[in-house]
Amino acid sequence: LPSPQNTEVNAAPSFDMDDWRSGYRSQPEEFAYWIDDIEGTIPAELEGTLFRNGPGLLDIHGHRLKHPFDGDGMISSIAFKEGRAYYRNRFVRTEGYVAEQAAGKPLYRGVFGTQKPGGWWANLFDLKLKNIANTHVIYWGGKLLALWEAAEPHRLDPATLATLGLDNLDGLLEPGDAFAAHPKIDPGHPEQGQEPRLVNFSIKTGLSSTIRIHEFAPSGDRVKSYQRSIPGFAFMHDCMITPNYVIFFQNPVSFNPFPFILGFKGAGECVEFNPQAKTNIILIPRHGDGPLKSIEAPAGFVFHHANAFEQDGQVFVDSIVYQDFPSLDEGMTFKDVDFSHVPEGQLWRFALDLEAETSKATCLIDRGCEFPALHPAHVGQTYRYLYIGAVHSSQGNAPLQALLKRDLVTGDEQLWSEAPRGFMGEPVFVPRPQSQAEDDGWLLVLTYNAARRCSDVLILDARDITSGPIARLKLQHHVPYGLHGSFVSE
Ligand code: 3ON
Ligand code: FE
Repeated sequence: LPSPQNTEVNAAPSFDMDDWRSGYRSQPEEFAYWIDDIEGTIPAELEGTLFRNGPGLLDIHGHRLKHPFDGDGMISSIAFKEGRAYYRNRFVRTEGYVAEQAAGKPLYRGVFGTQKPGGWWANLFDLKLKNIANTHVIYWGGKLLALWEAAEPHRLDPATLATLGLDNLDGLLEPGDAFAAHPKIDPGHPEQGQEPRLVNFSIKTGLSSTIRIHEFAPSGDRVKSYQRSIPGFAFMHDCMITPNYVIFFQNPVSFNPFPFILGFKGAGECVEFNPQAKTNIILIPRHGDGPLKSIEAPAGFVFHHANAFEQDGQVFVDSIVYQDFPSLDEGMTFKDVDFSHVPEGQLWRFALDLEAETSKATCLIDRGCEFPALHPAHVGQTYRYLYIGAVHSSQGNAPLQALLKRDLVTGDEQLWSEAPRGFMGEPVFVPRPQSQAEDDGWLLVLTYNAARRCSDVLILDARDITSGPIARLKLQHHVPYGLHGSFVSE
């Protein structure tokens, strides 16, 4: 049960706008040090490295970005060994980062509306994309890869975070090809000799959209690729897997490229949500060359999926749904955002009947939430525990300040809040070695502590998050609010 300090509803705002904004200052510096300011104890059994990605710069030599998703990717690593932790961060040396840092000014437009200085004339017909490598960081087949969904991955040295260059995945990707930022790792069944697989996709969109899927063995070798086409435009940030399907949400959005081409708007600002239309849930078979299934669901905008599984002939998908595509008003930058005027994400469960081709949607968490996590052995499988960043109050929209654990069987919830001055990031669940219970492990999360104007790394016992972190590692600086990351135990 939530502790009393966490249950206030409709009280004063749980945060201060200047506090929140201060977590979006650029962090141009690169650090490497043993973390020595620690409250509590790092579990000795916790061994491995947490890698995080997100925008490190919110301005380019004083030119402010319009949106944080346009910020250059900066990787943090926190390596845990024998009860100690080592912090390091480095920018991904993308072509654009290197060129702009040398030029001392923006040379590219951003997908989310950041423009080159000089007005529309200076942006007219400039359709090149800056691969900012800022969305996710994964380790697979011996490679550490920084991902951005509209271009190729960058390979990094896991020990130093030095950029080794663009990685075409052993010739799979042509220059400029996309590789989405949300691969899913199918845990397989190691006890039955069925090894894990990494499943990821790329999408080519226009009047119709082609989704290309790749599956990779733990060695990094590609096992297979397959593709299917669907009518209409598609903006798909994430996917979900089950043993038999790769699942996508074709959100009811259209794309009018002209303001982008003419230099007025970023490509992402040309995405328009149509609440009268339906979402199409697309299921692409992972085995054989059967047709895809497309099942309608109510309109909503989904960036992230929590999980999916097959049970009793049905497929269930748990996703974070927004009632509109989040966008900024004309002339606004993200720092002016009025949280009460943008929709919050809520967790919905979609039950899909593949025979009848129908869906039923149920809201599971109506508190604003984003950045789901679960035990990695349950990806694509039935699961009981979901962990997710959440807003402090049970109603309304606000920045993420809390961590929520939901028991999907009983409906019980636990909450830990860092409000009023702390802000939550994406949790990562790390199973305790040799553990049996699904929630026997730790939640690792990088938070921002506005009181110190610095970031903290929290370690929580996932079985009981209500008593707060078992260790709080206080960084010597801040890391701007980030996106996604992975824990690597080898
Ligand atoms: O036609 C396409 C339209 C489009 C939007 C062309 C395209 C492929 C270039 C394109 C590009 C999409 C890209 C590059 C998307 C990148 C997304 C990104 C970096 C992050 C998305 C984050 C989503 C969420 C929900 C983050 C939430 C954050 C918090 C709650 C807290 O900070
Ligand atoms: Fe994402």
